[in-house]
Amino acid sequence: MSDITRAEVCVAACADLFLGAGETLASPMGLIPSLGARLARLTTEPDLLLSDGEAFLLTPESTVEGWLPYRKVFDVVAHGRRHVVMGANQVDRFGNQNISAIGDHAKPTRQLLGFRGAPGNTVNHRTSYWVPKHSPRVLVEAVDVVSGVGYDKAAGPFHDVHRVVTNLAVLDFATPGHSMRIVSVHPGVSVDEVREQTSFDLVAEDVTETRLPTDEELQLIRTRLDPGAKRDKEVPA
Ligand code: F8G
Repeated sequence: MSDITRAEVCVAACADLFLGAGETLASPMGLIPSLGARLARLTTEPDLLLSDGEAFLLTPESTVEGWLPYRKVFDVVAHGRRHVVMGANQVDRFGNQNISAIGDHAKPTRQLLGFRGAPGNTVNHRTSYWVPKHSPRVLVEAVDVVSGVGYDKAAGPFHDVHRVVTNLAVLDFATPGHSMRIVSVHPGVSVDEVREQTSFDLVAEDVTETRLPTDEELQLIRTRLDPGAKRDKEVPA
């Protein structure tokens, strides 16, 4: 299949977040992570449970297949068999995330979502982040408020910030000091571009190119999961 878009590369990169997850509750926030989780369920991870973020478990095509009320979500959060993919208004080199406020905490210039589930998620189970517009404003030297907890904080034994997928690259924290590194750049993106769009120094050794979706994955994305191509609005071609 031809004409693979950046959005489709990002969906496959988000699907790969769940490799080996098995019977785990996937809680993807936003369209691209959600397409990724649904794609993983249809391909490599048939036991993945897909949360609608509110009260139900859904099949990849959004048929209700289970009831998971809010209080039960907290049980799963505490138990740890969950992988949340959150957004981030800011994320720093150690994976601290901010979705709460911009500016001085005493007098923020922007009030955002609030802390939400971010602190509890990050200390209890695997967390990844999705950044649709990789820029120095988002990939910052230091977040203004810590919502999701990073590797430089005493976060306990279950802390596991797995990866950051952006519209430019896949990044992780598999370095000796858990400083963010580039795992792969998406086709058509250079390491220099990723560095220019990041406010801190990224580790960049053995960087590969993010894989393309397979023909089967493209077929699923284009005909079953997102026939209206809403993905292109989040990550323009
Ligand atoms: C900025 C910046 C920046 C934004 N620097 N300015 C400005 C400077 C921007 C705009 C304005 C708005 C467990 C669980 C839960 C639960 C339970 C259970 C969760 C506890 C369920 C319910 C609950 C979910 C956590 C997410 C979603 C994160 C996104 C956003 C986004 C864009 C980040 C992509 N850096 N940034 N500004 N939720 N959000 O110029 O100014 O601010 O900006 O898990 O909930 O409660 O807990 O954010 O921002 O993961 O992904 O979509 O808000 O849209 O509009 O760009 O234009 O107004 O002047 P956004 P944006 P202006 S876990």
